[in-house]
Amino acid sequence: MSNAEQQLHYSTCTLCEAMCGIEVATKGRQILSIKGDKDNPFSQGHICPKASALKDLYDDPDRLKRPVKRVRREGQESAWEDSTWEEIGWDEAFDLVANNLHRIQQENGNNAVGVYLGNPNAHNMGSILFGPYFYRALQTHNRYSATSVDQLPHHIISRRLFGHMSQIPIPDIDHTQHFMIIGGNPLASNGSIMTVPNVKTRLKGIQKRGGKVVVIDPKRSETADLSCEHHFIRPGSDVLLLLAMLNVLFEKELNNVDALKPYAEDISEVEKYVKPYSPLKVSEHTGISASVITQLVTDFCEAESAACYGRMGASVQAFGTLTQYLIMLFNMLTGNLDKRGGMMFTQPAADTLPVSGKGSMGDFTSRVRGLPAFAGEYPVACLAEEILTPGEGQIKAMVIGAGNPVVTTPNAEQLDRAFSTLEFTVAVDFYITETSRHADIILPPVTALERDHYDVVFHNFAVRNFAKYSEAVVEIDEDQLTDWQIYLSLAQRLDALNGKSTAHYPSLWEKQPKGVVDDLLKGGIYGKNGQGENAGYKLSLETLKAHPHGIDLGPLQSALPHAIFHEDQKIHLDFEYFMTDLKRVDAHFFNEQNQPNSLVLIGRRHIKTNNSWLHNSPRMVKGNNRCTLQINPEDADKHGVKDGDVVTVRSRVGQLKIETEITDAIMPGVISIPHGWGHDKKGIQLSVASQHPGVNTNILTDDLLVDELSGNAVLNGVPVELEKVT
Ligand SMILES: Nc1nc2c(c(=O)[nH]1)N[C@H]1C(S)=C(S)[C@@H](COP(=O)(O)OP(=O)(O)OC[C@H]3O[C@@H](n4cnc5c(=O)[nH]c(N)nc54)[C@H](O)[C@@H]3O)O[C@H]1N2
Ligand SMILES: Nc1nc2c(c(=O)[nH]1)N[C@H]1C(S)=C(S)[C@@H](COP(=O)(O)OP(=O)(O)OC[C@H]3O[C@@H](n4cnc5c(=O)[nH]c(N)nc54)[C@H](O)[C@@H]3O)O[C@H]1N2
Ligand code: SF4
Ligand SMILES: [Mo]
Repeated sequence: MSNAEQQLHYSTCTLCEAMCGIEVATKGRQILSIKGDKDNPFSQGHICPKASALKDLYDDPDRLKRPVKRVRREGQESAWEDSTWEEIGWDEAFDLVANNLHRIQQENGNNAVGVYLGNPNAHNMGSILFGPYFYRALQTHNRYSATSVDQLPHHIISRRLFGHMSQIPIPDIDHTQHFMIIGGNPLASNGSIMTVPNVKTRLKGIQKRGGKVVVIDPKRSETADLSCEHHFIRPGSDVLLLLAMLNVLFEKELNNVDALKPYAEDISEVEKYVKPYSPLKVSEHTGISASVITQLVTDFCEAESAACYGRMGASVQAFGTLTQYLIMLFNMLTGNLDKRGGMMFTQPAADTLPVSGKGSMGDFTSRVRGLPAFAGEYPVACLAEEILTPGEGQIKAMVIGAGNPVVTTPNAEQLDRAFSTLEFTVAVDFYITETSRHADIILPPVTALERDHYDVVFHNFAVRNFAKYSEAVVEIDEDQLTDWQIYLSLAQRLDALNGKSTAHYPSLWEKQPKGVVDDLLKGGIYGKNGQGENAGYKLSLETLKAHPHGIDLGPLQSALPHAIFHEDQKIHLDFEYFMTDLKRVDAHFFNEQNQPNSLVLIGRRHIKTNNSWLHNSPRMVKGNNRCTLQINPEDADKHGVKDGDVVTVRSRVGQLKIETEITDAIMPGVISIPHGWGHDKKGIQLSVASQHPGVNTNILTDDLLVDELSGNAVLNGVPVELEKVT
């Protein structure tokens, strides 16, 4: 091993949505360095500081490589109290998991097993393509995921308007002359529902060609700092801003709907819904003056092309779905949907949309609170009550795949308590985290650089058509498995226990997820077997292997009406469904009895974080404590707080103590705490993260506060009180 040659590999960073190309130097099974891949036509050498964390993850001594079984102490009640973990073989682990889940379902019904799927699944070809065999074998309705603390509104809107939950238009950032960002901070997050490596250069590019970047955010974020114009907005009031912007469009007759009329004949009916919301009416609630609102609209309309893009801050709040819907209407009514420089549909090489679920609507409501299911999942805000409330259908066992809901979902302490009451839990994760410490069995997959990768999800949301496949960078031991092998093993066992046919499994084992990608590539519009103007690329897995830096497939192209999945090839605006929520808007903002909260909580991201799970990399946590409460000088004065003081913050559901950071970058009346911290729980095995624990902001976020249209959690705009610790 020691005299192995140094080798260079070209791969993709899977940590965020940007899909940066990386050049990884290895020697034997050692990873020497990770650099940006200069020859990757999409990311052109760009990486952020997080890319190195892929190496840290690989080298991390805390990481599990073999399945572990928790050994309870005599009389011990909860999972994590002084547990010890014992390594076991894969077969024993799979049998234990399948037999326990099967037994619990036999005794209590299929819904007694709950599933929570976290964010990294979306970055993992194996989990995305083969995980579903396992979830289907479980036959439970109790499915949850990080979608409902994130992009659920976008899926519902796309399902209703375009007929498929994943047919989401993307800002054509490289051609737009006017980019309006509402509640997104791509300079920290590197972009979301917008796969955009090197976003900083691309944003600067807009300004270089004489265009404008406008940011609407309660915080003067890193992105706002780089923009031409930034306006503070009261958290959660974006819905009013959008209503007023649409109102101005009609008042000033700025509409430009000719191109879209054939697909959405009723688009002009929007007018009657937005008529009552003049800029003047909403200005006090939003904190944005009527003249600025009008100007925002006229500037947008005057630009040659423009894209209005709303993300996290606009999606994960009380009116997230209606807000995102109105953003879509605004793009449509200004003639910017499906137009170069506007919001466009990516045309991916391996298109999963035609073969994936469109998103089932309204089939079920949750047992305890009656929240709506979408695409076979309930909102995670109601997971704890489904575990804690007795009765038929109560969750008795959990499967957690690549998620850490004890840190990442609202009313986190309640969920933590709920998990400790479960009869059986299995986690598919390589760390013993705040969540997986509750498990009876942990099944650890390999890390990103140890598996093949094709970005099955994020190619679909890219700002350029692009395709890239990379093989594993380092070899793994014979007894290490990838996520898909874990899921397929469990699925096969469960189907057998349920007396179902398992005849199709041998061919799946042989095909592997990469075989599925190969089929998709070959049959796709740039494919070997494809027809039409793009077929010249003749893509297949082989072609991509021969181009390890990836293949550029050109700028986004207009895609209507093909992008529409409805049989009538029309956009269904579905006013009845969305605009019904205006009643709730009126009740919330214009009811005299509802006084605005004096202080509300929002979140933030930092370039060196990745939700809850990169804090075990020493270089990601180096330096000053970043888990601080940001507060405006005005509010600090009001509460007698000096920079660095520790304060107690309380919400309806919990309280925490945290260090303050006074900054005028945050709007008065708003405080900000980043999520993903709070690594001080007993029983976790994250030796570095435990030294830099921070506090978990989701102790404060409220499971009963949801965007009622979707059930999406409200993580931005949570009412809180603050008091100095004396
Ligand atoms: N207050 C507040 N809360 C938030 C947010 C916020 O802005 N504010 N953001 C929300 C958002 S957008 C999201 S997406 C969620 C994320 O919430 P989650 O998905 O629940 O949490 P993660 O922190 O992404 O946890 C991922 C887990 O997967 C493991 N993991 C990593 N890679 C792999 C892999 O390849 N395979 C497997 N099996 N496991 C792996 C990690 O070790 C980690 O334990 O958090 C949400 N929570
Ligand atoms: N470094 C890093 N990158 C990440 C992640 C990470 O944890 N760390 N997570 C990844 C994930 S899972 C996701 S989903 C994406 C999210 O990526 P983004 O959508 O860009 O999310 P954030 O960076 O949290 O930016 C949200 C912005 O919304 C603002 N905001 C809060 N409340 C409101 C409001 O009510 N109205 C308005 N208009 N703005 C508001 C906040 O101040 C913040 O600037 O990032 C991904 N990339
Ligand atoms: S921007 Fe995202 S994909 Fe690129 S290196 Fe950073 S974490 Fe990885
Ligand atoms: Mo997310």
